[in-house]
Amino acid sequence: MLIGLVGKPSVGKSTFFKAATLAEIEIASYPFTTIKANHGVGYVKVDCIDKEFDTQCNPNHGFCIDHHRFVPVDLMDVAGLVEGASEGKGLGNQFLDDLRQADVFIHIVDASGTTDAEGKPTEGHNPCEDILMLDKELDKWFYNIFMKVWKTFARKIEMENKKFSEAVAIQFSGLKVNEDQVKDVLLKADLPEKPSQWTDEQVLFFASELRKKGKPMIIAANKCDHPEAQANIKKIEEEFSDYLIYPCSADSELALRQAAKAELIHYIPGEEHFEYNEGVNDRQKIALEKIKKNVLDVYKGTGVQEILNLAVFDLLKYIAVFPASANKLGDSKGNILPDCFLLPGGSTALDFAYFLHSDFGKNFIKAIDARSKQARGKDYELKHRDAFEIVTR
Ligand SMILES: Nc1nc2c(ncn2[C@@H]2O[C@H](COP(=O)(O)OP(=O)(O)OP(=O)(O)O)[C@@H](O)[C@H]2O)c(=O)[nH]1
Ligand SMILES: [Mg+2]
Repeated sequence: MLIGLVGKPSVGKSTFFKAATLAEIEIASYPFTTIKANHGVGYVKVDCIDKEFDTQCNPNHGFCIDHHRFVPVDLMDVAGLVEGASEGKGLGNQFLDDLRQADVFIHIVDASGTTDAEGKPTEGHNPCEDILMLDKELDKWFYNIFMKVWKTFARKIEMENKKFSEAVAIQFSGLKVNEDQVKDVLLKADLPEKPSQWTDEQVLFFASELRKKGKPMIIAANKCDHPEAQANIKKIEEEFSDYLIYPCSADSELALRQAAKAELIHYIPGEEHFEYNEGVNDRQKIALEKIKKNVLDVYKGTGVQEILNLAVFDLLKYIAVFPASANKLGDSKGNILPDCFLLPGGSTALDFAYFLHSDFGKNFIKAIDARSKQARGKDYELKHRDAFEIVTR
């Protein structure tokens, strides 16, 4: 799974990325600081099941703090996107290509209103304009990809009597859209039966709807630590009432994670509290207290972890599943609950078996619930935080 961070220049995409990954990358107040995409690993937070088994896990990937399990997800931070990007303006549409493989977008918006449409410093900018701009550019990006081949593509499927939704999913597989998503869009849209007869507006409409389905998006209203942010966030929530919007302060999260890494504080990402360790000096304390007062106390956290979780579990509807047997929670090396995997919602016990190893899938007999020791068949639909052992022939 790949999460793409998008937005105009200087909104804090790289700061969000750095806070989530602690990778050493460039952050600066001038536009187009990022040119080449940054790839890294962030984490979603899951209540670890080790607590229920009265033990402490040793993750193979990610980490666990105080029974909060952090499960890796891939993150990508791209160059800032400006109006006309789909036509090559700014850093052009080449980097839009980087975004093809993303499953979900986090649109980082500067809720402080202190950067203009190009990411240059200003005051009183309305962030709602940035949301409209980005939506439009992403739609046009999909539209341009479609239009390049539409006429020949449409004629071919009509001549060969092919199933439209299947043909779209295959032709545009690079955009990571699937057949069900195409079907969903067609169900709701009133489009002519023959795609060759669609007007340009109808193709644009289809592109837009498919983009929203194929790459769902959460708005991260960043820089919420700024005094102007609260009013702007309200404005965004009113104007985009059907969007998923969450306030954040990437800068504050970065400071907290770095302070935790330097062992100045005990901080669990996503929590609204931290504790001071010994050795923290007065200057550091003043900076951290400011984050507490302006961000943690007001927004109940910095929002960064919550946004990653919302993207994966609410928008993409993934679930976390632990391979574990009732009698033995460890692997051959003695590591307790070493794995926790993210699977699409609706995955069955058999899907899980295949996910673990194709031989497990082929030789599946039953799945045993590590908590209840109950046996389940291949069609059992897994739930978030389920723990199962797969029994094979
Ligand atoms: N006040 C405040 N400033 C922030 C926050 N997040 C980022 N910034 C600042 O915003 C500026 C731009 O941050 P970047 O992370 O480089 O922004 P970007 O979106 O990656 O910019 P480009 O790579 O140029 O597209 C920097 O000066 C950051 O310190 C935040 O939560 N609050
Ligand atoms: Mg950047």
